[in-house]
Amino acid sequence: MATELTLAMIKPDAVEKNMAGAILAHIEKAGFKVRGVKRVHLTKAQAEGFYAEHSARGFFGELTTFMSRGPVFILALEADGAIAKWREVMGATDPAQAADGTIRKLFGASKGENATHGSDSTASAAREIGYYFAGYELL
Ligand code: 3AN
Repeated sequence: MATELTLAMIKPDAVEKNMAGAILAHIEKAGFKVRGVKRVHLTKAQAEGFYAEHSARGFFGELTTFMSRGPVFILALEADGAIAKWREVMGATDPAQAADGTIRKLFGASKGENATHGSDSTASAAREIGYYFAGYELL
């Protein structure tokens, strides 16, 4: 499998609960290399830009208000097959449906407040990494 990068976020709910360190430990234990990392408090407009593909969905306002509620950690993660692997490590969108041992099962509260984000395709990983990181920040 090819080495690739994916974009991960530790969402405001997990940062508020002081779970960012535990999630980072989980990420490293799962075998990802952190190639880029930043902690930022997104504006509502930045969250809307990031989630633009969901703008027609009923939960868009709720999602972007939540994502701009407090600081997030943004990570560029490297691994063989990183995009699919990170989605597997995160678990299903709804923590209630997520498999045991996954991050969303362990740390998520609801479909909206589900602790982490992950890119869902090669195209979205490229767009999402470019949204937050300049090339020189990916070490
Ligand atoms: P995933 O993040 O697993 O790819 P998507 O693409 O279905 O999930 O959803 C995009 C984002 O919208 C996720 N971060 C998720 O937390 C949020 N979301 C999905 N469904 C709901 C919902 N019913 N209410 C609030 N937020 C939601």
